[in-house]
Amino acid sequence: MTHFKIIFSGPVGAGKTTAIAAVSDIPPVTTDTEPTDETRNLKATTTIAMDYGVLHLDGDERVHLYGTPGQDRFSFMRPILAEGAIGVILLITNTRPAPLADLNEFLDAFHTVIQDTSLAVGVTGMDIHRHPSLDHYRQTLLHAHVTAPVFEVDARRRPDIALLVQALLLNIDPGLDDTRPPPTTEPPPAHTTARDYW
Ligand SMILES: Nc1nc2c(ncn2[C@@H]2O[C@H](COP(=O)(O)OP(=O)(O)O)[C@@H](O)[C@H]2O)c(=O)[nH]1
Ligand SMILES: [Mg+2]
Repeated sequence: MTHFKIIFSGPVGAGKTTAIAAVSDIPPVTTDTEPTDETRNLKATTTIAMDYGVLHLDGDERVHLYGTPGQDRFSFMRPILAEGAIGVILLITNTRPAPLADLNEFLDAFHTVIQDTSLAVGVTGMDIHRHPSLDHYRQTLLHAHVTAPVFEVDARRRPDIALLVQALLLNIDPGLDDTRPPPTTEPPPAHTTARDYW
């Protein structure tokens, strides 16, 4: 059995807990509790340590999904959770005041992990705020010299989150895509360009 570990991160309210619950094939583990700090006014519950779920892929592949806490004071948890991960999914929500600043903040926070592994970005809350557009997100990534696929997702919808996970996996290992043509004698590129999914 092959096991992969993926990290979900992003600001409070972006949909990390919801996304992991939506896509997990096991009852998700969450440590959501009543917030006592500044997030109290934002949500009824918030993640203090982490979320965990497992996605079963075809064959015997298992993707272990870990959600990081959003608040700054738990930032020390991020490298701990990222240990051994093959990639990061950043969820950014258009319902917060400065979503592109949020994206930059999390690109910074996961700089090393993103450099060493792979990234996919999911934008939630676009049903509420269309702005910034996906193009704005792509420009921001370009500016930060980061290559990553960007999708509009609703964290409550399993197919949306499954797509995001698949995009991340394809970005890491082109061989995981069964629909691609048979391999040629050319060695595959170290990284497929994420633009393929844009
Ligand atoms: N309208 C809307 N609500 C969403 C979307 N994605 C997630 N939510 C909601 O946003 C809220 C915050 O999600 P949560 O998973 O707790 O965020 P977390 O802090 O990142 O774990 C929940 O009530 C979700 O149902 C979306 O695309 N549109
Ligand atoms: Mg949460």
